[in-house]
Amino acid sequence: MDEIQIASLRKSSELFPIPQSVKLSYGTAGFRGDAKLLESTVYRVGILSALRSLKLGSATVGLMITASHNKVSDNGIKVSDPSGGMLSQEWEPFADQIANASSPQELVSLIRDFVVKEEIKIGEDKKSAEVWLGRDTRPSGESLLRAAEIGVGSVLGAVAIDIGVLTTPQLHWMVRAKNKGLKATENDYFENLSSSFRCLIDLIPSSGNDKLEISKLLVDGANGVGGQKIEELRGSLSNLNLEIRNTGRDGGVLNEGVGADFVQKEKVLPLGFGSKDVGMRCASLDGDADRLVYFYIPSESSDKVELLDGDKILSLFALFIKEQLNALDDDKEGKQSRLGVVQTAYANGASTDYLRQLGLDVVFAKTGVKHLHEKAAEFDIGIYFEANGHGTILFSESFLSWLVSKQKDLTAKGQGGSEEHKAVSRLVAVSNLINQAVGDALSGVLLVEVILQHMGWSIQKWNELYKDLPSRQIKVEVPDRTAVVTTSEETEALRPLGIQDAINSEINKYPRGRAFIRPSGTEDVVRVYAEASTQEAADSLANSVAQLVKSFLG
Ligand code: 16G
Ligand code: ZN
Repeated sequence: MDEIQIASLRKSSELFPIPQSVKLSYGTAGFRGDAKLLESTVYRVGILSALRSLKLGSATVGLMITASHNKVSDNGIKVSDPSGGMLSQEWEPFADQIANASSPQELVSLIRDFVVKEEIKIGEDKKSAEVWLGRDTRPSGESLLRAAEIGVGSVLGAVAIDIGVLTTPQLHWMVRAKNKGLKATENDYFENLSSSFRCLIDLIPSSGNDKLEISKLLVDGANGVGGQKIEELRGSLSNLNLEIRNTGRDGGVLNEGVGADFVQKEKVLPLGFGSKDVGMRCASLDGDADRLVYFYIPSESSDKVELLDGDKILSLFALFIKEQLNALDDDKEGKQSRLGVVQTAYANGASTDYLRQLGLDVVFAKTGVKHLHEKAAEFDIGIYFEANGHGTILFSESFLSWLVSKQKDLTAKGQGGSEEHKAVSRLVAVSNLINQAVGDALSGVLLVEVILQHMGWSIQKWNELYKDLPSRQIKVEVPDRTAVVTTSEETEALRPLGIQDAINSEINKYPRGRAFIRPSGTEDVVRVYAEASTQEAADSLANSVAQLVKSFLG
């Protein structure tokens, strides 16, 4: 790093003094906190993103300003790697260090050391860096975006491009497309969704009930960016009857009593929904539209909903994909394509049983999308979902090109209308529709809707795939949550010593009992999860485990 570069960093960092008493961690999915305290963090992550781009041969990096399902006064920032996936975990410690540097001197010296260690060449061969910036609808987004621009711009030769208000998955999709040399504007994103959706609709088997009316889907947009974007998308979709509520235009507050996180955690109706909607198919997006859950209202007399969470969406997707794979001759000949599903310890036990019963390979990953994504990428087709509604379907490059050439072969052999050709075409269309970069509520809605039409199912019928075991989650505040260390799948606690044995003996008291503890990656608490054959038993198991946490860590 030469003197000009050092001076440039020093000068810009003077503009963003770090507030006293904040201790920031990149955590499970980027920095988050009160928006008023985040300018210096966002500025610094701007610098990091520019360095990341330089490190990877000037590939475009994405930077998203959002705090997802958190309250509107919060904000946050996360980085998309050029692949469209999350920032490489190898860079997270550097993110933590610079976010917490207490002075411009310390910041510059950390950057200088890192640049040397990573052999990043700044300005030397005039190679530039490029960072695309997106933000959700939070009022603090615009000024934070300016801070990010200054951060990016303080690295010599780096360019920041503001691509406006977007959902998180849109930004990831665009970054991925850009680096693959594909069309990468927001319009291209919409165009891709609507054309692959159309393609899947056209491939629905006609079974005599073609005139079946398409029932309406009610969408809860969490008063955020997702509601607005799905409204934009609606214009280019046929065969889908959407009514969008909670778009944020009618005075509702982002994530307040609305959205996927609220509905999934509370299992009650979001605002804007009521007894007139009994039995209707409803979907809820979160604040940045990377999570999706479905629900319906079973009866007028209560505000409880019947929830179809990430596990149910995963099961529906798995069933559909498996059906298509079964129609491939190659599979019948024993050339099994490897379909795998990835869940976390939070997946309802009934969903795991159901998936295994389908004959699927089910593996477990640590909580947090980056961990599930990594495991899903090991399969030809890997489907991952967290119970909270974040997930997608990944197709390996080699399997996808095999599918595409198979599709061509069959057409050339005059078997364009065969069942096998249709199945191959459906799989190719799914790979285009479903976001390959990260979980995406918009593409998720479209895939759920087309599969339900394909199956001829109502939401109630879909819900009957299996019945969730009753479960309970509790947060426990402890002096030091890092005292809890778990196995890589988070199903068992290795520390504090002895706690797992104690948990096991509680579990053994309940039929179908299961419980685990883990330190939260986003809050200063230890989380307890329990499930059992009745709600009473699940509550009681969760409470006893919470007591154990208190007595071991209190
Ligand atoms: C973040 C993660 C989410 C995970 C949650 C767990 C992403 C994009 N988001 O919101 O997947 O379920 O953290 O929170 O990875 P916890 O560690 O506090 O339980
Ligand atoms: Zn989100």
